[in-house]
Amino acid sequence: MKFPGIPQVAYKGGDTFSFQWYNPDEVILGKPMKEHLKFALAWWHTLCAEGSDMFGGGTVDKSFGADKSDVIAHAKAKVDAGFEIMQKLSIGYFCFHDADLVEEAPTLAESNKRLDEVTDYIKQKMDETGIKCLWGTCNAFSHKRFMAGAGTSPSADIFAYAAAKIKKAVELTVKLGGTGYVFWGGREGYETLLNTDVKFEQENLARLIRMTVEYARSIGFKGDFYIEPKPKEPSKHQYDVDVATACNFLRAHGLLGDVKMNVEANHATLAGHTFRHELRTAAVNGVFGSIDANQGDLLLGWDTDQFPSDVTDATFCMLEVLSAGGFTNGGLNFDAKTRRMSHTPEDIFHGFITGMDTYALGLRNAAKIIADGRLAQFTEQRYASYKSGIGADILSGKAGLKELEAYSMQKEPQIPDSGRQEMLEGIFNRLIFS
Ligand code: XLS
Ligand code: NI
Ligand code: NI
Repeated sequence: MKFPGIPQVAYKGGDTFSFQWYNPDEVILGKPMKEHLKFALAWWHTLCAEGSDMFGGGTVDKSFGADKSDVIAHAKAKVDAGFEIMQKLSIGYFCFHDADLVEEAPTLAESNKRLDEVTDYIKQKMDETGIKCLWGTCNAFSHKRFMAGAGTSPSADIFAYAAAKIKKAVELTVKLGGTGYVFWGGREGYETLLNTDVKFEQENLARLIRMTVEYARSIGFKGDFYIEPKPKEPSKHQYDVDVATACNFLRAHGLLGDVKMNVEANHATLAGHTFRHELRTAAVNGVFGSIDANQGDLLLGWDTDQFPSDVTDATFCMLEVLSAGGFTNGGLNFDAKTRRMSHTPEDIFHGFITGMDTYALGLRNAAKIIADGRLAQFTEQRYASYKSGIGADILSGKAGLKELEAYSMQKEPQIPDSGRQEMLEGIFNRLIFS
């Protein structure tokens, strides 16, 4: 045991080391909370991130009792710690990059051997505990070889190396039964047009994604592929700025239908959108897939990856998830880490407890809002003029510009009815805070 002093976290334990709102088996809108929420642990943050920033090194010890110079022993200690954390918190899923599982070796062949050994161990733990893999991905951004991108690198050798790494990451995802595969292209973008062929880079990125989809399907991957949009950091301009931009990229390269979105809350706000806007844009384009549940600090211009604690935002999110029909292959991955000053194992647990409770409240609130019905009814009523008369003629195609001109010659329009925003905000608050 890695955390002998830390107990199982229970629902309604009555103290801060318990869930106040997350009751995994409680049925809400016909489904247990754990099926609505599908929480996942992010291997990289929880088991690897030690709290370093631009101005200082780590503050948190993530050796988990192992000698870090023995890379396999350390990787297995992370597995032990991760499964203990997930079990104690009733978290059903995890997400990983290849590089999170075990330190890369000097050669690709040796790295792959290490990954085989560590994933054998993970698989054994999965069988023992019933914990599942939500999605896998490839780290094609940390090593200096990827300084100018992976799929968008000007070097064909780097493209080839990225493809080889992705091939392995896909194989590992399939081996662990993952239901998703994520593309997050931190360095798939550019710093200056003085040295960049944007069209060529984007075509190459699409080529790499196409190759991945084809290979993954050929080895039996049945899950979803996701692009994870982010506007910047580390690249200045990232090609997958936001959901709409990523959709256009997919459409332009014939990949719509093959790839959906993994929407991250902090990336949405970095792109100048609300999280909810990004979720809705994904839903209306038929690419709603999975979520990286975290939160940014709106006063900071970077991806702070905090555990979510904003209940209003989580409520909006769960409204979108429910109206999109809930998760199928996706879930809520806590792409989140404790603050640098929260450096004890207890803090990791507090991060998850607060994050899970925030989303549990979000779900409970969303269910109340749906049951109440007033917000949805108001929105529907707002478009009532399209149900009959000229509105119906516009929708059916019966009325074109000529008919609409004739109609308008006869009838000056009234200004639209009040949008009642403040009243609706009041209804929202009354529902969620009562
Ligand atoms: C970074 C991304 C990353 C992805 C997985 O900003 O959020 O963590 O989720 O590569
Ligand atoms: Ni993310
Ligand atoms: Ni992020």
